[in-house]
Amino acid sequence: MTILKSLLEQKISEHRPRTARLLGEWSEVVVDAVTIGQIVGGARDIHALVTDISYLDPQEGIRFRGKNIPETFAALPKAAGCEYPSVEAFWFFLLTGEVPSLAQAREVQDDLSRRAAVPRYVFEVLRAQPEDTHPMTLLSMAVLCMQRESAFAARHREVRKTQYWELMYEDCCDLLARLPEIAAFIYRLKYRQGDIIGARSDLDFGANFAHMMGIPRPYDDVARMYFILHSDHESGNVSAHATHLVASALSDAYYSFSAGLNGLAGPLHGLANQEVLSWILHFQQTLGDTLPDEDRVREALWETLSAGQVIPGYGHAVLRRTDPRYTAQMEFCQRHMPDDPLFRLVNMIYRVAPRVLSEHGKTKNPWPNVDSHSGVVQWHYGLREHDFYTVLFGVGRAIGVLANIIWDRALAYPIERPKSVTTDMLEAWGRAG
Ligand code: FAM
Repeated sequence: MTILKSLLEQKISEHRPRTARLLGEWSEVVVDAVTIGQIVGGARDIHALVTDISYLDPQEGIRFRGKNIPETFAALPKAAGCEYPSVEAFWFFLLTGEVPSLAQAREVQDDLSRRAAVPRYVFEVLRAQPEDTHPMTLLSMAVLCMQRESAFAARHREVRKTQYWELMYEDCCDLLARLPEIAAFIYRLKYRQGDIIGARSDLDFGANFAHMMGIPRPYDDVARMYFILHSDHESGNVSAHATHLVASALSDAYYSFSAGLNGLAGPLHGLANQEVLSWILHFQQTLGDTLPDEDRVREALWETLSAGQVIPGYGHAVLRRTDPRYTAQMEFCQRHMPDDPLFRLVNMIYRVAPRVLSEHGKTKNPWPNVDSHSGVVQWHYGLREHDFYTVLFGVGRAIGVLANIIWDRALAYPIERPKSVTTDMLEAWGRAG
């Protein structure tokens, strides 16, 4: 057994009594009240989910296992010559809450490498799709068609409930290990005339992805940073919640993550990174090469808002400040590409948009989210086909949601089933005050 799996087993057995106590001793304690506005308004802010893998504070942003983004990057080990920790080190950290040594991260890398071979039929399924199929559709199909490989689906009836997590762990590791090759294959199939670059077993997740994409250094570090930043944002966002919900029916990791990806493909969620880039490029085309002044940016923002559209990459359902995932990417750009014209334009928009959105007066959060910066970094390194950007988000998101469904099975969370009410009932409660 790997160190990761045995440590995870230990963490799970230490954690189980806590869940048992919550259910046994404190089950009836009230922690939240629900308003009609929340019921009709997308369940916003209702405290109804539990995860220890990440927590999103509205002011401070995301913490992974208690560490904010700079702390996470600082704490995790980095291989020689790398600016960012490996995805493998981060996977260990998300699953166990413990910072691995470089050697432990390397063991995870070797384990994922052994699992990484993508079945041939996946490539055949992808090649068989019409040329204009969206890359997110391809990614979701690739994940779904591997469902036949699921150890959980095949064997969970043979084991006790307390062992479900082990089968889920096997599936999640297999699935995660295969995603870089699947994503790079989709990219090169669609945008590089099918000129596929084979995987290398000696590289970590991020470096192997960069290699298969055909993009030189420092894109390996861009990939590590990008995947870690996009991994998890607690459990209520659409992709995490969809994955968790589907897994709660004891659907396996392939069914569950494919569902999560389908949610991520929505323009209000993960597709926003694609939309941001289209919007900025359109903006740049109308303005020409020179950096516009604040007045011109303000005017363009109002044009978008007056046309009844949202400013993509701004606003958030939970956050009420600049997304630290935005800041982390901005800092990367300041170090590596300070003079990039798109980066300078994004900075200029950042100076103006929060004020414009505040004057507009609708959004509860006028600050940028992760998506308003991520495309600019990709664009700089030559990845300019922006309808691919959500696939990158999907690969990163896998790390968080798969860690979560392993823990879901470890703690035996039941099938999720919130209660619906009718409009008549809400009106009656409304009239009664
Ligand atoms: N531009 C213009 N209007 C906006 C806006 C924006 N960026 N963000 C929110 N609003 C509007 C929103 O459409 C709503 O208007 P109506 O009352 O007319 O429906 C109003 O402000 C109140 O919305 P809210 O309560 O502040 O936000 P929600 O929690 O309903 O929605 C978002 C959150 C993210 C869907 C929303 O801010 C948005 O559409 N942003 C642009 C798209 C985007 O960047 N999505 C990516 C989010 C990201 F973090 C991710 O999931 N990857």
